[in-house]
Amino acid sequence: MAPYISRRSFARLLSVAAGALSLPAGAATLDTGTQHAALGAAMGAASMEKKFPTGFLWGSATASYQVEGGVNEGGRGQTIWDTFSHTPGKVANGDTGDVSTDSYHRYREDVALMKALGLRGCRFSVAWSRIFPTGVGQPNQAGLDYYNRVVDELLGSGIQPFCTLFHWDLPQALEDKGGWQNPDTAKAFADYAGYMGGKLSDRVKSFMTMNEIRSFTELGYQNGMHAPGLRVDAQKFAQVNHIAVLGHGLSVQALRASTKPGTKIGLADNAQATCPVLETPEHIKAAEIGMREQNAQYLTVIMEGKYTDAYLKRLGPNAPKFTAEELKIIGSPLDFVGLNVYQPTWVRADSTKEVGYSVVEGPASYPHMLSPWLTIGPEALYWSPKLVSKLWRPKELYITENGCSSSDVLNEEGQVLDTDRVMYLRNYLTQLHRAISEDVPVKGYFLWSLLDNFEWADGYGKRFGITYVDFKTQKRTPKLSSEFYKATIAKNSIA
Ligand code: PNW
Repeated sequence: MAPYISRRSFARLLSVAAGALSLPAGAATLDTGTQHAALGAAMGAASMEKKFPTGFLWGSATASYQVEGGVNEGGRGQTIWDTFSHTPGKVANGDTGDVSTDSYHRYREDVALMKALGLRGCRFSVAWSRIFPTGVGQPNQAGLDYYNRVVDELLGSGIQPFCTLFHWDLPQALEDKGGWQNPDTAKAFADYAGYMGGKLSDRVKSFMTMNEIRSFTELGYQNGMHAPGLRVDAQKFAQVNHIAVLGHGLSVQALRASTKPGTKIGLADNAQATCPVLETPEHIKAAEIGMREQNAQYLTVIMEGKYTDAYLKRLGPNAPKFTAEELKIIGSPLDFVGLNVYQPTWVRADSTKEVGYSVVEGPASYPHMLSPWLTIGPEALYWSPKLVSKLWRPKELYITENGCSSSDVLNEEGQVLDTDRVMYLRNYLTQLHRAISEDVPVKGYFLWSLLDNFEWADGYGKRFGITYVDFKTQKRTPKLSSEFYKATIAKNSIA
């Protein structure tokens, strides 16, 4: 027997379900039996099937130094990551990207893996030093040829290439002149970006200037955990950030000038994903303020063309030096914003703070994936695009990275049953679906990563792939999470 349900609660439930499913108008006037059937179908479907919009772009992401190998081939110049990874003590286990997943030679096999998954998008990055071995000067045709081959292979497999121009592998020759401490690096980056736009935009329709500005500045120049391994003082660090966002802005302008009409330009940013500790109006407001302030020197200045007052006040004498003209360049309009989302930043309303919020540090028991920094909070994939959309109304959003590390091992049958990664992905994607069903314009999702690869200072010890890589034989084995992702793509709803 169907459980008793009052007319009023039925109407309420129906309106909730209709929000997700668009029931026929007038459904509430149907007779009781039909009502119950409609409700059951609607609620069942609403809770079980989470359809993504038709044409939603499912993809995967990788980055040049993390997968290519071939570091001395095709005229490639040295980068800060070659230097850093070959410096004893900098990378776990002494690992380097010299070979990695050897995608410089095996890109066809990798594209075939993508095709088998049903991917429609591939985010990859160009190694600046393959194109300009010393960062500036004469372009290197062999380097360009490699990316032409990759792009053609993707297009031939029905996969849209999304090209990132800087995913941290700065040419060493530029670091020798100060790297991101030197404003000339921002100009050199724009020249290189413009050059690539001219060469690829006949086939590549979406470019991202930089990947995670916060990561390469903080880890590279503030705490020295990543290349170039420096720890500059607070004022110099603020200037590094300023030069980096200026490089982004200059490259947007260079790309506008060099690319074919209709080319879309954005970036892949790891804006801190501020999430309200409780979903009440006061904490949600706090998360919104937090999104602006926590990211003041990165996404906020890029979207607004100015630093927030609170940021400049907080830095005081260490604030960056800048001109109005530079702010205008930094704020150059974008066609889309890409968000890399891994962990939540929990935020609460706090009236004792001038800015009105504070960040809540997790208790010691807070769960994380294999990487200790990767705390779990599926809501990050709801609130990050939701708040970015509310604050800055970008025309389009992409999730340019999301994924996790897991202690993957091959079992006796040669499988990797990464149930924790499946759990992570299913829960995060459920929250992404929630954002999209509220009309946040997220157009695609790039899972990090297609393959296990060189995880920066963690070397090969932290696997993020949905494909297991045996680094001795280069054998690729799709994990359980690959099956999950493949089924999700095939159904266009969470498997
Ligand atoms: C991102 N953290 O890096 C990068 O874009 C990828 O290259 C990387 O492999 C991936 O996420 C997984 O780590 C991050 O310490 C590195 O918070 C470190 C942090 C966040 C992102």
